[in-house]
Amino acid sequence: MAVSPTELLDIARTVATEAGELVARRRREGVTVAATKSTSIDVVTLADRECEEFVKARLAQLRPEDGFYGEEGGDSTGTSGLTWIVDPIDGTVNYLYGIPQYAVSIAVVEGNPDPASWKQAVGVVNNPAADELYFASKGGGAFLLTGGKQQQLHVNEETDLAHALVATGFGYSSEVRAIQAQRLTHILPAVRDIRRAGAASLDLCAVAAGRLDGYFESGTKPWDHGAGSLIAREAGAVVGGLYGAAEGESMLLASNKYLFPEIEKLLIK
Ligand code: LIP
Repeated sequence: MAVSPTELLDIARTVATEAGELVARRRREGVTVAATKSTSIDVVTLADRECEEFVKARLAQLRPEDGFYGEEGGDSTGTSGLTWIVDPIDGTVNYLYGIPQYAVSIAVVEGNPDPASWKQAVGVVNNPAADELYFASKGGGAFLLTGGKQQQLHVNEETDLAHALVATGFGYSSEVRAIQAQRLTHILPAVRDIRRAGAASLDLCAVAAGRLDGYFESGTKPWDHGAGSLIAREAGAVVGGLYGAAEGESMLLASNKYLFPEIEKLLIK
C-alpha cells in the first residue's frame, strides 16, 4: 500500500466530518423517503443518496485510483488495490424518525469489500447528532473525538455473562425477524439486558467504548460493519462470525475475549 495509514485516516476523518455536517443539516431541514428497498420498511431517504454521492465525489477527488463500494449502489472498481466502503447513513430508520443514533460510516480496506478476505486499514464512524467521531487505523488503536477532546477506547473486561449488556439488531423482513426473535429467547434470560439501538456501526463503537459488553446481529452488510469492526478490534474486542468464521451476513459478533465464546455458545443453540 503506497499511501500511509495516517494519510488514509486523515482523508476518512475529513470526509466523514463533512458528510456528517451534510446529513445533520438535511435532518434539520426535514427528511424525505426517496424509495423502499428489500421491503416496505427498508427505506432510503434523499439524504442517504445525497450523502453517498457527496462522499463518492470527495473520495474521487482525494483518492481517484481507489475503488468505492456504497450501500446505495454507487460502486466502482479502482486500480490501487484499495476499496472505500461507505454507509452514508447507518441507522436510516432512526434518522427518518429523528432519533439521534445514526452515523456516516467510512472504511478503507485492501482488496475487495468482502469481510472474508479484506484487510482493513482504516475505519471512521461519525454520529453528528451526538458530536461523536470514532476512528481507528490497523494497529493504531481506537479513539473517540467528542467535544473537542480525544480519548482512547478500550472494551469492558466483564467476564460474567449474566452481567453483560448486549445489543442486537433485526432485519427488515418479517420472516427473518421471527427467526431473530426466536434466537433472542436464548440470549435474553442469560445476560444483564438487551439493547437495540438501530445502527450496527454505532453498536460496534459502543462495544469499543465499553458502553456495551457485546453485540451480535445476522444480516448486516459490509458497509454496516466495515469501519465499526476495525474500531472494536483496535479497542481490544474479538470480532467475527460463528465457528471461527469471518464476520459477515451470516453472523456478526463482537465482545471481549472472555464473553465472545459465551455469547457464541448461546447463538449456536
Ligand atoms: C441498519 C443496521 C442495523 C440493523 C438495521 C439496519 P441501515 O442499517 O445498521 O444494525 O439492525 O435493521 O439494517 O439500513 O440503517 O443502513
